[in-house]
Amino acid sequence: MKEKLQALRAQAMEELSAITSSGDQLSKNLEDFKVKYLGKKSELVSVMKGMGALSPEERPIMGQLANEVRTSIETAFNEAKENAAKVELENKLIAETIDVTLPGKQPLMGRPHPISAVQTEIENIFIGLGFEIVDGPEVEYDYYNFTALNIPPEHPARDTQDTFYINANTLLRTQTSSVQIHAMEKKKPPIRMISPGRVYRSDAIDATHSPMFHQVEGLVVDKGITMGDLKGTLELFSRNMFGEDTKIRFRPHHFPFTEPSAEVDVSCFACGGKGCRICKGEGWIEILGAGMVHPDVLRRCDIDPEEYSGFAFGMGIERIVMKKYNIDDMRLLYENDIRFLSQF
Ligand code: 2NL
Repeated sequence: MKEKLQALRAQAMEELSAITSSGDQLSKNLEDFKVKYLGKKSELVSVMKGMGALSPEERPIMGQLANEVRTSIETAFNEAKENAAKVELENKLIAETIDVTLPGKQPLMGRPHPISAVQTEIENIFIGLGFEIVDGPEVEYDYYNFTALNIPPEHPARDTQDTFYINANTLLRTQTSSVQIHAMEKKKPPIRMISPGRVYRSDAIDATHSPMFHQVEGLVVDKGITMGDLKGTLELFSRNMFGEDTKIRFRPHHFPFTEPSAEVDVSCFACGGKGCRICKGEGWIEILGAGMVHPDVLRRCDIDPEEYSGFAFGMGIERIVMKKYNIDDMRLLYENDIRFLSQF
């Protein structure tokens, strides 16, 4: 029995040191080893069970040896297990090492869409001139969009071919003038306001048309407002927007809601007026429509045209964006392709 126990110890030690696997396989090999040499059905246990047959003198000696063998296998096993855990932790630490000195990932930074950027620029210039920014609904009654602005029921602009109707007297606004009519109804002069926002027209999409676009309209009503105030205001705006040397030019025009009316050009900010691709060789770029508020429009808002006068103007934001950034197709502004937008 002595030889048997010693052979068992030697075999166990040899087998333990022969385990060279790692990871999950190592855990399994160690578990198998434990079952084989230390478990309830191990050879050691069956040897110990045979001790009843020994003589009373031999029994304690063999019992002690058996315990020694068990303890030494156990100790070796525990050491191997601890070592395995240590190695595993070390491997994990090496594998998961973080180099805190590596540069971070650059987050993708957003920015205002060029239409928003230009709209904000326009707003800030007029804030500087003492104007108020006023919002209004995009869904309007035909009265505020047309009738109040001297556009009678027979007018072609009202055609369902040109305007999106919600029902017989409700539509998507075709200009932000409607916001200014509301303002004139609600508060008495002096009024100095701009109304930026989306407007809608039933146009087919092409390089220069979209059924939805952005506009800024401006309105000033007070005692003694003249065409000179209009010119001065638009000149200040243009110099701020397009550069100190910008000149403006009025060409006679017709709008139902202003009298007199004008289209307003600014000297080309790309070539300074010499003529280039941006201004199509003209030296001038048309950006505004403007005029003195028609007395009938004032009267309808309960403002006495004998006492008060006003000027108004309107400009399309997309057109300014396209000229400013030399964009030849308006559709690019609505596709939201980040490769395009990140250029501005
Ligand atoms: C253009 C022309 C314009 C106005 C808008 C206006 C508003 C009221 C009364 C009178 Cl409440 N006029 N707005 C006046 C002249 C021109 O816009 O070409 N827009 C893109």
